[in-house]
Amino acid sequence: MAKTKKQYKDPLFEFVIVGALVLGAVSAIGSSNQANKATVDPGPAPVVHSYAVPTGKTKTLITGLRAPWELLFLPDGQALIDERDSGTISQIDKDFNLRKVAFTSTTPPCVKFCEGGTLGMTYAADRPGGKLSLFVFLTTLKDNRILKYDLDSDESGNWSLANKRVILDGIDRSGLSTTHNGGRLAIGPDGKLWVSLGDAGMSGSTSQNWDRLAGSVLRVNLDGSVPSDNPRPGKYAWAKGLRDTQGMAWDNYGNMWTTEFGQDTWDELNLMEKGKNYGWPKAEGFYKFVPTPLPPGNPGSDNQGTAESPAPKPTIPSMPSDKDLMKDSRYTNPYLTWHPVDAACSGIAFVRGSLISACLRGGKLWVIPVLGDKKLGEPQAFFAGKFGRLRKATLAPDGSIWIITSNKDGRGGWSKGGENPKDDRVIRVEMKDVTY
Ligand SMILES: [Ca+2]
Repeated sequence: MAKTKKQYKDPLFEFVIVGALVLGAVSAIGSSNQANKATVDPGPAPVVHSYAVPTGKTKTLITGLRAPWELLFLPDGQALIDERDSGTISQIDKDFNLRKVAFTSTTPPCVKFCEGGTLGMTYAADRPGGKLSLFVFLTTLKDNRILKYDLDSDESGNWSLANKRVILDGIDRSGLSTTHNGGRLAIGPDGKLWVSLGDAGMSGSTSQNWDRLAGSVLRVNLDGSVPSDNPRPGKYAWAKGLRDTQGMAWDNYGNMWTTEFGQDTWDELNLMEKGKNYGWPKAEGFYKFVPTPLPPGNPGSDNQGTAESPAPKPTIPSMPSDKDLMKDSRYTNPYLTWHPVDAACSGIAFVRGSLISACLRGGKLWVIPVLGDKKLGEPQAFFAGKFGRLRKATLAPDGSIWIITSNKDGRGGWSKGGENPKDDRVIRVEMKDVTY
């Protein structure tokens, strides 16, 4: 069967098609009554299942960035991209020129293991006349916080930020290392602002405590207030028990999926549901978590290495046995897991039937077909090591995805692929729809 975009199985799309056919039939009946003609029943719309995967064809669009963290397409087809350490937010025009729009900070607020800085961005049309607001996740010297700006363009298509305010602050951050900040922002299908966080290096004291913001996924009104239908009254947290979550996406069934960095052995993909506890630090993956002394080079060890002096290649600790499985109804197990050496996935996006996760240490793009409601297919890996560390994939208006590398983030010593002289880069990845 031909692979056309129309065959993509999206309930909304089918609803529109079926709805259009029904409307067409109704209007045909109406006109036939008037004209006294027979109507033609078009029959049910064919259902063809498909999901998107890379074709293998790629093109580098932008070079010379430093640790870009988020890339968003704006309604006019241009894009915004930020850089974690400098706090630069830039616009990418349709000829792939880069123009600085704003700075959020000038000094990375850490001395080692820098994971904080200018991280996630998202926007909403919540101003009068459908004008846009931009939300930015920022690590400061004392906390993680969310900034909100007016986002406007002039007649030349140049975007600018104004009217900066802080809509949520006091999100825990660790000391001088700024690890486990999470940092992804997204507007959900419910129109709320969603924030993915880590434990801020404080393990169970944040991730198992509903009174602490860190170690959670937060659900926030666009003015920074707490939604009245959150799981616990007056609390931003939607779910707890997270070690470090940097990816959030919703599929065509409305299910929310998140990626989480594990400590030594298991990275997770979680089906995120209201009020649940995802287990950290009681569980890692499907197993009870037992801290183990780590050899140099493991992500939890002190020897992380640098681009100049890579740490030794990490090892995978021995597999736990079935008796170590976490079976405790207080904690929700992940949907699936990977070893960090294959994964360490940051951003995740939903693209025409696929969850697409961009992974740092694994240097891979994992494509996970969504086969049904809460039903995923076997993950498929693309580009293993070809581009080094990958931070995020974003669906572009032309149906391709744009991926951003993260080889200049200071953590590349043990990643597959290593650095390219043109890093960091934005790379266009051509996609095709596979039917099944
Ligand atoms: Ca977990």
